[in-house]
Amino acid sequence: MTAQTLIDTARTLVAGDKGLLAMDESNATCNKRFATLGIPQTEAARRDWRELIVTAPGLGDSISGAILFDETIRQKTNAGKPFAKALEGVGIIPGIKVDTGAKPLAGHPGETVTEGLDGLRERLAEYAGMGARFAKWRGVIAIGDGLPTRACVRVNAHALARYAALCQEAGLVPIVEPEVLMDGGHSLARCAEVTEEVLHKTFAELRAQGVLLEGMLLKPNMVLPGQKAAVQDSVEAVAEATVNCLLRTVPAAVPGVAFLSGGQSAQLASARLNEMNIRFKSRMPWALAFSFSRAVQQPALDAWKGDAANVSVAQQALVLRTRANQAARRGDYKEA
Ligand code: 5MM
Repeated sequence: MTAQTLIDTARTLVAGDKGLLAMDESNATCNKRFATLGIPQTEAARRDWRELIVTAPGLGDSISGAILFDETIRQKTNAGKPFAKALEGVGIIPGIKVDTGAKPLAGHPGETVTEGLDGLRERLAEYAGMGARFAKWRGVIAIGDGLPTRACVRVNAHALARYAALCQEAGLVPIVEPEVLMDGGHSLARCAEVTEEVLHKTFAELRAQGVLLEGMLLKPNMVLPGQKAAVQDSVEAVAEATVNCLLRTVPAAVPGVAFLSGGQSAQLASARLNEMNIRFKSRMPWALAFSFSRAVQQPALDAWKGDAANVSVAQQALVLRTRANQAARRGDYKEA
């Protein structure tokens, strides 16, 4: 596998106005979302949901790549096609989440370190054999009283860089996802300060471990006030704080930044991405794209409710959101 292959895949994932679809919820997360709607929390229901997504008419017009979970990459459509093959068939590059979850960080109450490095080389080889061309790993950073600690930022940055180096060795483009959570009552300024520090440390580790910046993508949080903050800043303020933070920390060699949505509403996530692409496009050296899960899937899941009779309407709700975010990449988004 050559460096050029990694570079080509990374560029393709953020080319034009398409974005990524995160459908890599672990069983626990997927079941939690199903439970709120009374959908059975079974492997069969999770497969049905992922089939609805993968076979949504027109999905490939706005989505360049989809991130799968271990269970999902092993599942097939009703027609017997592995999901990775079904995605490829509509021009969507299959990817895979390879971390095994955020676990409590010893000696640091309220903080986590993401695990999954043991045996990763072998797992990456298996996933590449199943058709995955990129991978994803999420480190989680909480803001709170005295949080995050330096230890938490450091171990998560280190693990992200070790994962990224292993991915590139296996020929898979790493999507590096350091997420600063929006839980809590902190201000926009505090989120900006923490996100800047986290991205700075992450890129220092990526450099230390020899990761090819041209052959990776960054999946960060937007810079947002905490969900419980008294002041909820405007779309314009969020866009400006986010772009300023990225300009200070993300090297121009990285081909693209694809945001997570993190619990924002579908509409706000699109509006904020749109504003960044309208006002700051000429200042940004990387493509500014999306890699949303909830902000794309939730309206569709609400419409589906686990009922086969709702599949078509749910698929339309899904593609409505992927197209909205496609428009936001061009700075053309308007909520209907
Ligand atoms: C932050 O989560 C990622 C983006 O999703 P949102 O747009 O909803 O924030 C997402 O890819 C996440 O990593 C997966 O949903 C997997 O989560 P778990 O916690 O189940 O591994």
